[in-house]
Amino acid sequence: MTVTLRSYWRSSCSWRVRIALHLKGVDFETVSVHLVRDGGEQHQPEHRSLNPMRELPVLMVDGQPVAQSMAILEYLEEVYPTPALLPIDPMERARVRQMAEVINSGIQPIQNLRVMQRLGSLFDRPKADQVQWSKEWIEFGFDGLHRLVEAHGGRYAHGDAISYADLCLIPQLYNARRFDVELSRFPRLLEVESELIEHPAFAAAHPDQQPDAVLA
Ligand SMILES: N[C@@H](CCC(=O)N[C@@H](CS)C(=O)NCC(=O)O)C(=O)O
Repeated sequence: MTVTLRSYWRSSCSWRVRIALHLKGVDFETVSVHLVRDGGEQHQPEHRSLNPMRELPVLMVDGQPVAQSMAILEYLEEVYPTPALLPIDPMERARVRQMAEVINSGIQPIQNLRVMQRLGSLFDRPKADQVQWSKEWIEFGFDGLHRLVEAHGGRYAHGDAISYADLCLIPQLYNARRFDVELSRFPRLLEVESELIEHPAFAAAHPDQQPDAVLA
């Protein structure tokens, strides 16, 4: 099986998938799609033919594209079940998905690149206002997520096993720092991050380790 990930170093959704691939020991190659250069390579016909939503990530499996990071995680979970990234109990599985969706549906889409760009162009807002927009929506979502982690977390976001919730949380924390979120308000999220930051799969998936990373 040939597996390729179309990714961008700072794409938080690509990062989720990179962590899963590393955790599950899947051999894969990275193809960089630059989200900013030349107006964004995600808008070019080649990429659009693979993902009509013009987004990253796209997982290519023997030439077949699948997009939407959560759908990709589900695919990987089915094809590479070990280590499991979902609990066995149905209610706990639902809870992990609930936590992941707080980020996947409730935070990331509101601060996605094209939303920010459109905010700037439509309302003629300065960059500082775009940052404030993202900061507020991340804080709103983290406030909810923090309560869930307080109730259901353990060593990790949900219990003591790494799950989808952690795969979504760690990249979103990185974004939160980019948008000046006051993270001391969310101590349980930071505790989970400190458990995972040196984990080999999480370290390998970090933006700075990607072939297209731009390190100043
Ligand atoms: N729900 C999608 C969201 C994908 C998404 O928004 N990806 C961002 C990068 S994290 C992107 O490609 N943005 C391109 C743009 O805004 O033009 C997923 O989970 O894959």
